[in-house]
Amino acid sequence: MPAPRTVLLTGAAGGLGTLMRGLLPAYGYELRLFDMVPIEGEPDAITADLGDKDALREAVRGVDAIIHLAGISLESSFDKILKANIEGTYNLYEAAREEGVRRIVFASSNHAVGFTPRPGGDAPLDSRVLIPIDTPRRPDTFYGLSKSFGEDLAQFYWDKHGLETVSVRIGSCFMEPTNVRMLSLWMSPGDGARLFHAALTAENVGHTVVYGSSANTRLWWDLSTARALGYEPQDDSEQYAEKLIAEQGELDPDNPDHAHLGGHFCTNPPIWPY
Ligand code: NAI
Ligand code: 15L
Repeated sequence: MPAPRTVLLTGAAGGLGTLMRGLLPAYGYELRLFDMVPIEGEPDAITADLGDKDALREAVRGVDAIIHLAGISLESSFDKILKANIEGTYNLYEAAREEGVRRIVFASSNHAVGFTPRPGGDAPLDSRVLIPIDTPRRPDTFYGLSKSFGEDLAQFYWDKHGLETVSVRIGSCFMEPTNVRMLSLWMSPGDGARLFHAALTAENVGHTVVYGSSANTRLWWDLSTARALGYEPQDDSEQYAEKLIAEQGELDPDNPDHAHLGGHFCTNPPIWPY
């Protein structure tokens, strides 16, 4: 597959989309931006909803690949999740299939496997049992269920139509980790761009599922499928550990909110903000 150049970035107005708009052009990509809200300073961005099939078809026409970030990014009502994340992702895949796009990088989430018990974060990395990529999916929310659906949809479009996807189960991609749980799940923006670049350029990915985080000292999951794509994380959240633990304390194994990978998403209802 020739290296992709023109990439459609859905959800380009959002937090992660804004970070990637800043970082991905340095890898040589020409980004076509798509979001339901206008993006300041980007007059060429496509402003449309994932429910608008004609707009999607036009948006994907002629791109080499798609990074699909658009959607509801936290827990919400099932009806809203159904429209934006489930039907919206289906609409995007159909448009991509119809227009012959070869590869999608899908923003899945740790919340597709959120009810997985978290490993003891304090065991040394070489003796810690990391969560494997083939751990059974255990969504913690309707939101997590929609990401699980997205991963199945990606597998289906590969098996049935030969459309490749890298599903990235993103941990927490923000400028800095803001809580103790994120010390294990944080993906620095720079590592996020490295991982998306690897996912866009690796050969023969079929449908590959990877965890998306930096090489954190307190890592909970196995980055080997991401590394197999050529991803070499450069960052570690440990520089933030002392401050966050002083403010918030260590994770408490007896606290149910701390027991699972998905953290507060596992409570009912999820507590915001965490
Ligand atoms: P965000 O909420 O900041 O951005 C989402 C963007 O999607 C928004 O700009 C919104 O306008 C757009 N959008 C929502 N519904 C849409 C629709 N129906 N049609 C068109 N555009 C729509 O979320 P964030 O943090 O930027 O996350 C991006 C993606 O990555 C999401 O899919 C999220 O689930 C996923 N993710 C993000 C993580 C993170 O740490 N930021 C962690 C795990 C997954
Ligand atoms: C996600 O899936 C969310 O989109 C993001 O906003 C964070 O909450 C992240 O997970 C997390 O688990 O920290």
